Amino acid sequence: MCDNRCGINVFVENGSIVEITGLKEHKWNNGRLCVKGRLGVDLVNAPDRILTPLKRTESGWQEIGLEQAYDEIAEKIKTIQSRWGERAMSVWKGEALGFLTQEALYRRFIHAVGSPNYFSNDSGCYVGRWMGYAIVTGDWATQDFLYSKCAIIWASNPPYSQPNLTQSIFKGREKDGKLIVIDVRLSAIARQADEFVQILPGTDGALALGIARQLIEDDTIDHSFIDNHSVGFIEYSLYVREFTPERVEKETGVAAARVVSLAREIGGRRPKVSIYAGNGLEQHENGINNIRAIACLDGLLGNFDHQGGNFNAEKPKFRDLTLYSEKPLRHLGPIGADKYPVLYDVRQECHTMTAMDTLLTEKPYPLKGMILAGANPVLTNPNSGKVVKALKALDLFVVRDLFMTETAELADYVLPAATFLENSEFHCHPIHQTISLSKKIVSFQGCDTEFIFLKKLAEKLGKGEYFPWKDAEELNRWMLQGTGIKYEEVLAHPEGLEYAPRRYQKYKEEGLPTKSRKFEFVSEYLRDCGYSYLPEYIAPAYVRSPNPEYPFVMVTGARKVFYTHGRNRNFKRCITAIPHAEIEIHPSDAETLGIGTGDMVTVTSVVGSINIPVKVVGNSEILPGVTQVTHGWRESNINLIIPDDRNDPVDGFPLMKAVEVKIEPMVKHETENE
Ligand SMILES: Nc1nc2c(c(=O)[nH]1)N[C@H]1C(S)=C(S)[C@@H](COP(=O)(O)OP(=O)(O)OC[C@H]3O[C@@H](n4cnc5c(=O)[nH]c(N)nc54)[C@H](O)[C@@H]3O)O[C@H]1N2
Ligand SMILES: Nc1nc2c(c(=O)[nH]1)N[C@H]1C(S)=C(S)[C@@H](COP(=O)(O)OP(=O)(O)OC[C@H]3O[C@@H](n4cnc5c(=O)[nH]c(N)nc54)[C@H](O)[C@@H]3O)O[C@H]1N2
Ligand SMILES: [Mo]
Repeated sequence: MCDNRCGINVFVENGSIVEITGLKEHKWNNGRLCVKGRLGVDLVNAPDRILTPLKRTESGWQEIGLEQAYDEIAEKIKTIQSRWGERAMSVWKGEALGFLTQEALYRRFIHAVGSPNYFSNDSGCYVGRWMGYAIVTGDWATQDFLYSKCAIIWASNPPYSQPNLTQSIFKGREKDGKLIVIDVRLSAIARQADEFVQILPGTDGALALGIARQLIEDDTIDHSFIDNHSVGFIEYSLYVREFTPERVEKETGVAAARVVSLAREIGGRRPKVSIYAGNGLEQHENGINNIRAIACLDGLLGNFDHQGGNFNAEKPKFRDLTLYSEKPLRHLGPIGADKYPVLYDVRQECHTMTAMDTLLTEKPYPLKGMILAGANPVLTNPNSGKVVKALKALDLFVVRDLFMTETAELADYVLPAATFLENSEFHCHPIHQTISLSKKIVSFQGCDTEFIFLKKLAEKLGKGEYFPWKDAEELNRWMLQGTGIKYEEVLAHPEGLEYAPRRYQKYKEEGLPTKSRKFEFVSEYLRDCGYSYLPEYIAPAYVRSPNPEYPFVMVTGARKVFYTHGRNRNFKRCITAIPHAEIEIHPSDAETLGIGTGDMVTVTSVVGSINIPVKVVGNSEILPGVTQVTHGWRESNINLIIPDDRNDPVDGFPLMKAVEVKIEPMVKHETENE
């Protein structure tokens, strides 16, 4: 249900799940479990769960049998593909589906039916950080917080987003470790920090370059690593010279003296420095380069692939379920690959925002069918108004979900899905280099797993040979072939089976997994693709060219404990605790606007307006002029006013974390009674 994949105990009474607790023996969560995990009970047993396929008819939703639904969908796919070509079909995998097997199965399915058009939530999540790090180091490093002397949490709030990561951060700190948090807001983790650095949204690259400049000037850098294992240090060190403490203060709002002391604190604790880059760094127009600038610090500090630093975890060598090597379809023009070639070339991701334009314009070619599973883009993708129009333009729109979501309401067919407790699949913890296998605990008649759904549909489309496994167990056994790990052995270790012992400084023998086999302070690859080869800093638009009409800068999406994006609003215990969206505003701004907590305001961007209740936060919680709104609400859907056409040029991510807005007290229309 979540990429943290905590070990859990599931208690069953009379065939029903009654409680979920944390598995004590599991190395990642050590018996702990967050609210979301416990809410698995509410999820599986939800009274409003869809258990029968629904078909849109002129007189509303009609319940139909599963077999009939699959037959009709298969026929419609055939019609679409024979009329418009195979690439007119697409799939969209959301955040609720697993990233190991389920993602690979959707990629496999769409290639099996001849289309390269695989979309996912990763057009706005994770890939930005992965790519930023991968360009520099070949992979996104894992943090060795347990042994770290300096944990830096940069634009992330683990107590809310990954509670069990917080455990290892605090354990590491017990042994003379420091916790530094760099965030726009005084978040839950910032409150616990030794140092909280409050920064202006989207300016993190300037701070990273300024820290680098100071580290070099103080000569607290690892010369041996730089000389033997990196490329581009000279060009990079020349570039960072521009980022004097004074310049950094101007760009970021962080005092010049603080930049220096921060660099000294970090430099003094190297190489045991672990940096975690959060979602707050992505979703900016210069996000990739800001993340690259942060990743470059690893090359200076010598913490790269070092105990107590950041290390490239080894991955289990599962057999590849995707068909990218067997059946590459790059030549068919995956949607978005022309605009964002790096996104496609390094991650094989098509671009969801471009897909919305394609649906509305049929350019560069018609996209007519989509199967969407475990996602709710009407609440989670930018420019939701356009998302609704675009999804309505599909000839065939199939949604697999547990509930009638805002997105499912637009579908031609809504198919009941199986939850994570109704499926058996592998889970991997790179930090401990362990895998485990979850067990199918319950099942509901008519709720197929994603695997069984895709298998049955592929068979009906004459592509059954791509899904030869009769059930999840056969599939899981197949994936393990070649790893040297026995299925039974994984089963015997629910706490996680180590697939490879932790090794540090692997680059000394093997090189780094980058193109040059070295740590890349500059990227020839990006230069060849037409981008800056330096981790170039470009100030966000609200700083570069402020628009007086939109004087506030809005950050969105800070996680809340009870909710995952648009999920859980149908659970009583959540909605009672946090009943509605809110916009966080600094007290001085509230005073100027003449508003207080609970008042309604209208928030407007160039895209549109929404109405939303106010929460006036404490003086130090947010900077004046900065505001925050968490997404995922049907009423006050913030993505209605987020632009979808202001994207990072490298990874295509939308600008969601530095949007210019104006805020006004809501005008009450007395006559409004429709
Ligand atoms: N403004 C703004 N927008 C954002 C963000 C932000 O920070 N700001 N963050 C973005 C990020 S990082 C992400 S990852 C995306 C996530 O966006 P989405 O991928 O749309 O994810 P969710 O909204 O969590 O939707 C998951 C859906 O899956 C359903 N579901 C739950 N369990 C299952 C299951 O087992 N099987 C199936 N088939 N369905 C299931 C749920 O009912 C829900 O409708 O949102 C993005 N949107
Ligand atoms: N409860 C819960 N947990 C979740 C999720 C959820 O929806 N709910 N979603 C899951 C998903 S898909 C993801 S991607 C992860 C995300 O997990 P995290 O990366 O931890 O994301 P957040 O908790 O939103 O924390 C992001 C922080 O970045 C700050 N921030 C925003 N913009 C900037 C900026 O420009 N610079 C700096 N320095 N800080 C900035 C925000 O104030 C916020 O405190 O969480 C996962 N876990
Ligand atoms: Mo995400």
